[in-house]
Amino acid sequence: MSDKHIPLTDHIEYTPEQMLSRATEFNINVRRRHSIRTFSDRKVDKAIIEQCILAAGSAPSGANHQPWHFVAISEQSMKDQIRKTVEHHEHAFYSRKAGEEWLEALKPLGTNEQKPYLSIAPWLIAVFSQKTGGIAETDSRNNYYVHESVGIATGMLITALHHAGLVTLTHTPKPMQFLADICERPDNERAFMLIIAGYPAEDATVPEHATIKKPLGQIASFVE
Ligand code: IYR
Repeated sequence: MSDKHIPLTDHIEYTPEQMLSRATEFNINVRRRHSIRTFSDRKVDKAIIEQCILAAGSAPSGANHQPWHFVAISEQSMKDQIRKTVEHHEHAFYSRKAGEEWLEALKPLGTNEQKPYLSIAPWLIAVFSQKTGGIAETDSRNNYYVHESVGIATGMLITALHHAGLVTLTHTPKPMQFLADICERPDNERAFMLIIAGYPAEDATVPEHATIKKPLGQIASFVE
């Protein structure tokens, strides 16, 4: 393993004015990302998804082990199979497992066990975390800060997809490990999240509840 360091040559420095305007623009842009639950069946080129996954794969990770794997699915029969299994599990969640408090918290989102978008959206991206691995494909070393690393990469993935002009839903079916079986992933991997990506349906809506974002004073403190 190389312990050599190379000079930083690709950092771009902006003036403070440029930085403020770039940061503000990014904030405005990223606020137009919404979790969408009604998708169009319009196709999306694989090349776009590839670039977004490459962006996600550049995320920082524990010891740079990059403990993630993305399975991007556009095959109809596999999407149908995922939908069927998710709806089966979600039925149990909504009818028994969730409990009143959880269901009450979900009410403003209007979710239920029906997940038509899983067979309608052009791409489902199953994100897996790897307990062991390492940098080389054949490594089987310990990975570190796996959840943190895969969480950051997944955040970057949905931001990249949004930036490309697509809409997404971050879906965490419960239980989720069936995805590893369907995708035939190895034993060291755990299903982390399912990202649905595509164009919004023409009549897509956003729950008003989800548009309320906490103000700066509530999410940050500054010590100066
Ligand atoms: N997984 C379920 C329930 C669900 C849970 C949370 I927390 C959400 O923010 C949204 C949904 C479903 O997808 O319906």
